[in-house]
Amino acid sequence: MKAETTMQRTNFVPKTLPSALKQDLQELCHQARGNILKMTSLAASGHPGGSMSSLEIFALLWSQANVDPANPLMKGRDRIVVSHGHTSPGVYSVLGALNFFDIHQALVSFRLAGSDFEGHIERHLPGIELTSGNLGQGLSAAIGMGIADKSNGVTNHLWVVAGDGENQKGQISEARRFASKYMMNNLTYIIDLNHLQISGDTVDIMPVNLRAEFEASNWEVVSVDGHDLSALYQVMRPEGQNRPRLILASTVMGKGVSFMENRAGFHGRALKKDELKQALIELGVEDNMKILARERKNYLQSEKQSFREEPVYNLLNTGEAITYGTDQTEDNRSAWGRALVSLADANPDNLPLVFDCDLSGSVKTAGFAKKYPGHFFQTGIMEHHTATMAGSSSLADKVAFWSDFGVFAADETFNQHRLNDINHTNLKVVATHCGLDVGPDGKTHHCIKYVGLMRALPNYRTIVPADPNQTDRAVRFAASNPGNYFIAMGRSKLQVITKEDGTPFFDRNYEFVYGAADHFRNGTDVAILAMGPTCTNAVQASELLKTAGISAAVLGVSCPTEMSEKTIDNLMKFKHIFTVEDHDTQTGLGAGIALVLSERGGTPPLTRIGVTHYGASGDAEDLYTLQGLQPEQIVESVIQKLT
Ligand SMILES: Cc1ncc(C[n+]2csc(CCOP(=O)(O)OP(=O)(O)O)c2C)c(N)n1
Repeated sequence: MKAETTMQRTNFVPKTLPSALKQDLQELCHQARGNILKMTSLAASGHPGGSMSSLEIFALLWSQANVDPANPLMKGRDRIVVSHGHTSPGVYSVLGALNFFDIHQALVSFRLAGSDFEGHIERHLPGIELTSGNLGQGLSAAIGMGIADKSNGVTNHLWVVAGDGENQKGQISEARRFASKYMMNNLTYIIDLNHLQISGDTVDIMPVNLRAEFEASNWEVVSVDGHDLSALYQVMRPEGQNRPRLILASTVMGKGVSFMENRAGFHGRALKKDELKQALIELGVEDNMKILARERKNYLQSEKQSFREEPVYNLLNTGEAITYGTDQTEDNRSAWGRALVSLADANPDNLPLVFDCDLSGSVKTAGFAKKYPGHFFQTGIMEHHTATMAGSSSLADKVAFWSDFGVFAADETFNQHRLNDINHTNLKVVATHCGLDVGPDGKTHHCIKYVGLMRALPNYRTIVPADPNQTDRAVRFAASNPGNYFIAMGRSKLQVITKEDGTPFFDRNYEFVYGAADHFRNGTDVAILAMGPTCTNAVQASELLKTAGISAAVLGVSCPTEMSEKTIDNLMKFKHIFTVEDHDTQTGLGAGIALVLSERGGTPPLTRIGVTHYGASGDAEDLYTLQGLQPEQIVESVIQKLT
């Protein structure tokens, strides 16, 4: 096989696949089939079947699209996203053959603890845009990257490869509609139509009429033999493409080895020793398994290639903060909406992307939508697609905001956030309508678990601002700092929190510091730790407690998943600690504090005041009363515990 440096890269310009190139690609695929089998057999696990059926597609893409093995992060490159990440042996074999990295490393360390060559493809490897494996998210991810690239003035092509069984997944329908609405004529979606999945034939498991579904969404649909390099090349050529294109590439699972072909069992099973021997003879590929097995044994001690660093994130200038006076009551979501427009105004050459799921009036992104319509994406009730798309757009040099009600922004889309978390995206989720504070919409709309959900994702930071002033600063902080943020807020208008002298606590000089607690009131007997809208109630409770002769400190905890050591140290001096939250006490602020305190041993006792059962439909104030969150009820709890 020729080395990649001598293989022609056409960018799909010639009308037909040049014959010399075809020969090179055939040889590449031939060797790659052997490597897929060796890799999986050495690991005694993995997915050879789909790897072998997708192989010609992979080979054409990475050899002919506008990507560069010598500069895998090249600006303006095409985006190649493999959605069925379990075909990693196929992906690694092609990328290795094209010199994106040393194939030898993949061969000897596939699926070995400590290796970069994991069982499902990983975005830190050169040539790979997205870590995937949770089926159904790749199309959304490529669309997100494409939106960001276009917004940055890049003209490129988006290529996505997926399995056919995978297309049973609903999120793909959401992505399909989005691509159609936004007329993405630089998008090609290739389905490896091998008709098999884990449990057998796709038509028996869950039939999907792919052609009809995509045509109904106004996609161009073409069918092709997915192992015929010339035919594939021709339908992949983007020239003249005026809408998103689906390529139904008919393939054979386990292609190339007679006893593997069309057998679902080889979807996810490696060949045994004697099967492998036979397969390598049939393929006419060198059998060097003994040497590879020896090297695999020594892999952890061997010298390794180092791969891609953390992504470089786009950040916004913070702009001019807005301070709300004590004469105003305002809802945090309006403060967020205003901060967003102000941030955009301050970054005219680097506007953020904003995504909405049919709630812009309520989540207050309508102002941005009106002023910056080209950067606002109305995605309808397609939250799964939106969570992935928004996350991935932030991998392509953009700051992305997705604003939605808490139950949709957190609970509905947890797995999409998990994949964002794994991919180290730079997404800012602004979740309005959190807590019982939502009121009459009732329990289906009360988002009361978000702290616990987001705490489970190590690359998401959660912020729950206490009032409109802190909301303004928190939004600017998230926009100007790398990584994923989940900013949660309620629905009601709030009093501006004040200092003892009656001036705004978060005044003009206030700067948001992630993880810092806000000392609203000093006290010596007990500490009340509050989060979000309950901060005001906690402050009022401390005033009432004074008359009962109890000195209560009040701390606002805007970052419930991160608390500084200093703050914890300070808590040790109190007789009793109370947490107050419009959130489930099992998974929220109180639960988090209980954990950190218990690690100290011998701490003051803790009482968690918060949501203990699903709320009902009613006025937010009444719902607070039903769960003991009113200032007078906090006072009662404190007195009861101290006597
Ligand atoms: C969301 C999700 N559900 C289930 C799985 C487990 N799973 C991995 S591969 C697979 C079958 C995929 O079939 P297909 O897309 O046809 O791939 P092929 O069998 O051709 O490799 C399943 C169910 C998963 N990875 N993600």
